[in-house]
This record gives sequence, C-alpha cells and structure tokens, in this order.
Amino acid sequence: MTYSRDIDRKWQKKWEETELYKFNPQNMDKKLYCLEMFSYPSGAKLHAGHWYNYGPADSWARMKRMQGYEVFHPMGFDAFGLPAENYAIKTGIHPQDSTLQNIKTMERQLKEMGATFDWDYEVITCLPDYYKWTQWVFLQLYKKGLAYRKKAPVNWCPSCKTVLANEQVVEGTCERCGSEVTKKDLTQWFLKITDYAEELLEKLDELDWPEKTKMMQRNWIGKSDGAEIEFKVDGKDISFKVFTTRADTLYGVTYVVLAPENEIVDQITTDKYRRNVEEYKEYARKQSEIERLSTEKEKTGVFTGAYAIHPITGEKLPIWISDYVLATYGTGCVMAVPAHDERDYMFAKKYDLPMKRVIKGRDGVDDSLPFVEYGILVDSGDFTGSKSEDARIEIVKMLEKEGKGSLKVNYRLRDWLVSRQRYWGAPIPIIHCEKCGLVPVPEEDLPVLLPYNVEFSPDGESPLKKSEEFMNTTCPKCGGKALRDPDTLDTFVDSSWYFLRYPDNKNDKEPFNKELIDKMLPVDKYIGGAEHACMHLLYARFVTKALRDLGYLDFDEPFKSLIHQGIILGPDGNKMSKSRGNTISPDEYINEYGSDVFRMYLMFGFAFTEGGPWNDDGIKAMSRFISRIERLIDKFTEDKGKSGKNEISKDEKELNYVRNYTIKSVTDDAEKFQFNTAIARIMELVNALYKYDGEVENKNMKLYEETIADLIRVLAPFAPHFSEEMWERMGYSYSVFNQKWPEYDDKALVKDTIEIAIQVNGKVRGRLEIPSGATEKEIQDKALVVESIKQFIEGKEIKKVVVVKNRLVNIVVK
Ligand code: ANZ
Ligand code: ZN
Repeated sequence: MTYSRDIDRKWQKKWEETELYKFNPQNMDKKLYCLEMFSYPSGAKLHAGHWYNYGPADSWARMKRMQGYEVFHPMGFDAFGLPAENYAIKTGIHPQDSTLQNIKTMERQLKEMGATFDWDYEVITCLPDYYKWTQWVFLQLYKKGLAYRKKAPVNWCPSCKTVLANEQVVEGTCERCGSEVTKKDLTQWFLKITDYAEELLEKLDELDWPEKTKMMQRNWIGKSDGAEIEFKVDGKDISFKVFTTRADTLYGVTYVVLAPENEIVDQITTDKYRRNVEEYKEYARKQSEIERLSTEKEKTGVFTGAYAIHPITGEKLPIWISDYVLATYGTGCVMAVPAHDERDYMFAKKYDLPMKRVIKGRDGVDDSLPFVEYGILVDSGDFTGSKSEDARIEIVKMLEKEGKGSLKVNYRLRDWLVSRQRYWGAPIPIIHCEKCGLVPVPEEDLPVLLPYNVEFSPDGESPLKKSEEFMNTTCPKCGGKALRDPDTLDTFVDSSWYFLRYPDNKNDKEPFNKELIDKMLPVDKYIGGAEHACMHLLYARFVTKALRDLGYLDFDEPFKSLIHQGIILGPDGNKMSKSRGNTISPDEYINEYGSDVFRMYLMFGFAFTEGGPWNDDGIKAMSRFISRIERLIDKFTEDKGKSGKNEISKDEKELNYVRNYTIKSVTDDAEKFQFNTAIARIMELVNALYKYDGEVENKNMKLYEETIADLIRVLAPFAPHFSEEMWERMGYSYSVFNQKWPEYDDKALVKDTIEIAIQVNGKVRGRLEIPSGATEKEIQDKALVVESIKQFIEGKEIKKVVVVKNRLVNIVVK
C-alpha cells in the first residue's frame, strides 16, 4: 500500500483509540505548554493559513514529545465576535447556530490534519461555561478599580454600527470592514491597562519574542520622558499645564496651543474671537486622530484672544487652539517653540507668529530652522551655554522650587475600550439601579446568559436593549427594579485569558485552580500571527498582571517564548481572500496527496516565519520524495534477512556521518522553527541511504537498519502518518511517537579525511583528500603533485602556497 489518505485515516483512528496524545498532569516536571492562537470559526472551512500555522507548530510539539516532554497542546475557538454576527445579519442564520456548526466542521478538519491536540481540554468562548468566567474576570477588574465607565469621544464604525478600540482602527478605517471610522461621544466601559504601562514596557526585555513585535509594543505604549510646566492666563485666575519633552527650549516659547476640546477654551476665549473659536471646534471634531497628527497635513488653528504668561520671563504669549494638539495626550496643551519643532514651525510660518532661536548646534554651525536636535542653549538667561540634555532637567528643577513645574512621564497607551453595542458577545455583568447606581452581578449569579431570541441587526444601539426579558432585573443590593447593562464585551476580552482556562477547562467552581495554573504556565511556546502584536498580545499580558495582583496567579508573563508564522499569499502575491478569489483550499491537495505531503510541502516550500506566495510546483516533488522513502524501506524489508558484514569501513563511516549530521541539524533547525532546512537535511540522509544501498554490495546490515530507523524517527514529526506506517512496516512496535528522539554521536561527526579545494592563482583547479589531522607542510606537498593541477604550475615559478585550514590550498605562480 503506497502512502495515501487511507494511511492517514488508519493512524488517526489508532491514535484516537489509544489516546496517544493524552496529557498526563502527573508528569508535571516534564510539562511543556505548546499553544497556537486559537481560531475564529468564521468560514466553515480551514484554509491554507490555518494549516500553515497549525501543521508546523504540531510538528514542533511532536518533536518535543519525542524529546521526553509531557506536551500540553490544546485547541479551542474564539467564537464570539463580529464576523459571525455580520454573517447572521446577511443570511438570517443565528450566530450561535452558524458558529457551533462551523466549530464542528473545523474540529473534524483539525483532526484530519493529524495534529496532536488533546481535545479533552477544548475551550469555546461563546459557551456559558466559558463566558461565565470571562464575566468573572471583568468583575474582579471592576472591584479593583480597573474597569470603569466614562463618557468619551470614541471610534465609531458607521458600517458595523459599533464602537472600536484604538487598536482596531487601522489608518483611520475599521479593521474589520474597511469603512472610514468617525468619532462619537458615548458612555463606554474601559479597562485600565494604563496602570500597567510601565511594567508592560519593562518586562518586554525579558521575553523571548521577535524583536520587531517587542518594538511594536514599545512604540504602542510610547513612553515619553518630559515635564509638565504651568502657565498662567493673563488677567484671569486660570492656569494650565503643558507637557513637553524639551524643557530646554522654554526660553524659545512664542505662543501656546490648546486642543480645541480643552475645557478651559470656553473660559478664556474673548468675545471678539468666540465665533471663530466655535466654528473651529466644530471643524476639529470631524477630523480623525490620524489626520490630526499627520505632519504632511497643513496645520490650521485660530487665536482665542487670550494670552498666557511665560513662567520665567513673564512675556505675554498668545493662546491659540489647533487640531494638531490632541486632547487625549499629555495635558492637551503645548508650549510652542517654532524655532525647534517641526509642527510649531509650520504653524508659525502660516500664521506669522514670532520665532526665537534658543538652541544652536554643538559645532557652532548656525543651521537653518527649525533646528530640532539637542545642542547648546543660547539666549536662555542663566541657562545660556548649557547642554540640552542637562537643561531639560535643570530648568524643570528650578521651576519646581517655585511650584511651576515637575518632571513627568507620559505614555501614548490609552485605556482599553471594551464595551460593544453588539449582540454576539459576553454580556457585561453589571446592573444599573436608580437608587444604588452601578451594581456588580453577584458571582453566584453568573453567568449572565446571552438570550437567544434577540433582534440582532444593529441600529447603533445595543441589540440587548430591545430584549425586555434580558434587560429587566432586580437590584442585588436594594431589591428594587433595575436594568442590566445592554453592552457586550469586546472579543479580545474573551481571548485575554483563554490560555489560563485550557488546563482546567472543566472547573465549575472557579475559572482555574491556582495551584495547577501556577505549574502549567507560563505558556512555553506561543505560535501565531504578528498582526496581534498590539492587541491580543498586549491585552493578555495586562490581564495576566492584573490577575496576579489580585492574588489569582503567581507569574508575571503569559507567554515566555513567542514565534510568528509568515503569511501564505495567493499565487498572485496578494493576501488570500474570498473576494479576490485567490484562496487555496487544502482539501483537494490532501485528498490527492495525503495530509503529510501537504504539511511537508508547506514546511519545505516556505521559511516558516516568512511565508510567501503560493506555488504548488513543489508539491509533486514532495509526493515523490515520500514515495522514494517508501521504496527504500520496502526494499530494505525484503533484504532484511540477508547476511552482511560487521566491519565499519569507509562507506559505513560516510553513511554514519550523514546520519549523525542529519540528527544534529534537524534537532537544531526544528527547535528554531527552521523546518525547511531541517527537511533538506532529511533529504540528504535519504540520498546517502540510496547511495549506500546502490554502491555497497556487502552491507553492514545492523548499521543500515539503525540508520533507516533514525530516518523514520526524525521524519516522524513532519510526516506523522507516513512515519507511523513505515515504523510498523519495519516490524517495530507502536508507536514511533513513543520512541526517543535520536541523539547524535559527536565522534561520528569528526571525519577521518577531509576534501579540500586546490586553487592556482585563486581559481579552483582540483580537489584533494587529506587526513583530518594533516599539517600544513603535508598538505602543501600533496597539493603540488595532484595530477589535475600539474598543467597549471609546470614551468612556472611558485611564489607561495597558502593553506586555509580544512578548506583550501592556494598556489600562487608567475
Ligand atoms: C515643546 C517642544 C519644543 C516640544 C521642541 C518638542 C520640541 P512625545 O515625544 O511624543 O511625547 N505635545 C505635547 N502634548 C501634545 C499633544 N497633546 N498633542 C500634540 N503634541 C503634543 O512628544 C512630546 C512633545 O509633543 C512635547 O514637547 C510637545 O511639544 C508635543 F523643540 O514641547 B514639545
Ligand atoms: Zn439598587
């Protein structure tokens, strides 16, 4: 029987019957938690992207299992959220029905992939036994003051008719549907991720994560070391603070700018300018944050008629409002230094505001303005002559003595907006009582069930509001009539803690048992897409830290080591999408070639972390490679009884060398998720076996068999069904996955002889085999008498001979 789907099925059945991948919690000191980001059950089928994530990750897990780890490898579904709801709106099929149906299909497909998932630990976020605990997590955060409600201008997608988190707005458009995002003032729930800004930043250094992802989180958190400086409004009992990173430029301030939304704008604006200011505020409301911050966009603004007093010189500085100052960053007020800041410079040019240079370059060259670098202070009172680096601290220290300023650290990170005016999510477990205000649902009343019969098409209001049955309740505090919160939680809340639930997914007393979870976590290897850098991966870190501080966990970070798979693009080089019609359905390939060929092809055809455009040229070659191994093994089993020799001579040494070199390379490369090179080494081993079989009449059958057995062992993680079949065909007992991962023999990697190149005047003219311990003199002597180079040196003067150890000899002639 040649390798095919039937062999896949045979072994999948056997693995399931024998519970081969069952995690044994008794074996805790060997545990290894290998986790792939769970999938969203939106499309009814697994696509090539799922395979590309789960196939190679499973191969890694299989290798770790053979290396003696007790691998915990669960799988589940991130099942709430917009796509199912949008699909429901389009088709009329209830999101719960379509989601549960999709999950069934995907479970089956994942099993057909032959992955080592232990399905006993499955987690599905839209089921009450899971979201009960999502609500519980929310309540713990609420009790700790880490969840709060606030009226705020929020990102609003007019097409999805829902609020979006900052992270879900991509270049001003909705991450999900691409519509232009607008702003809307609404009361919303937030989680106080900003309380953890510093730790989220600091602990990044300790993580074994891709540098780029760490950098993205650093930028997203956006720590900024600066100062707050107080300015008084001329003639009024009002003052305001600015946030600046360049207090060294304080003597160069020529005006100040407030965000149009700043609350003091109305109080300071003079009658003469009130109309202008009102009009401008209206205009600014319509701008997106991205537009407002862009340096390309022409700066606009209006004068308020008011003046501020410079905290040191007492000068009068005009107060403007402009949309280039954001209300939500720093204090929403900026001291403008047009000589040394790009945006202030453009603004001052446009409105003809004065400019004053206070920093010059270190080399004394009078560079043109704006001069934005650090330098030496000029025209800056007592600080003239200081360096920027010193003055930006010293000036603040001086102001501090007068109560006019202090050093201050700011973060770009905003609190996480988690309420959604949508149906398909976990209800927020809060009750609104007229008498008692916000009252958390008592823990014993959880879950707050999501009702099934609800009109879920969105109209900007939460669909749950229309369900009287859901909304009307009694206040847990006073017993009076009260209403439930009609919003649901962002799906990123569901996925911010799911890795904590897997090991204890059946616990109905608590979200997880602390003792168990402290042993099972952190996740040892987390595998998933890089697009989650500033969302899921940051939220999960935050929730872990918050739960730690609440006493539920003893570790700081959820994911010790992280790796991102690349993206498989369509053959046209574009991201695969249904609308482009460039998607690849794995099913046809699997039916034709078997799942191992498809998996191996993905692992060999792409560098795992890079991905690339789909091209199925190589898949036939991979199928032939599998057949080639099968033929080799079939021939061996026929020859098995034959007598051979016991000696180890040159051919055996060569075979043994390739065998050990392959074991070493596959172990090292696969550990680093470099599967393509690992498979290339396995191909070399197969070649070496063919060579030995073809060229050596009187074989050392013991070595030959051991080498084939090692071939099957190292191949097993990448072609699990096929290897299991070959293992059986060799007459060995079930299962190859209970075999120990082979170890290599260092001694076999030292070759007795080495082949080196001989060059004449830098050109390769021949090859030479030398004993590996040969001296330079011996190598020289041998090289000069090699037949193939004689013609190049005869009759010429040998100027010198250079020997590069283990690599080459170069003979220089004239
Ligand atoms: C005066 C100054 C002089 C500034 C100079 C820069 C250069 P980061 O590093 O991103 O924190 N700023 C402060 N609050 C702002 C707001 N709400 N909207 C827009 N801009 C704001 O940037 C801090 C700098 O951005 C601050 O330092 C301030 O301009 C501006 F030669 O103050 B600076
Ligand atoms: Zn009440």
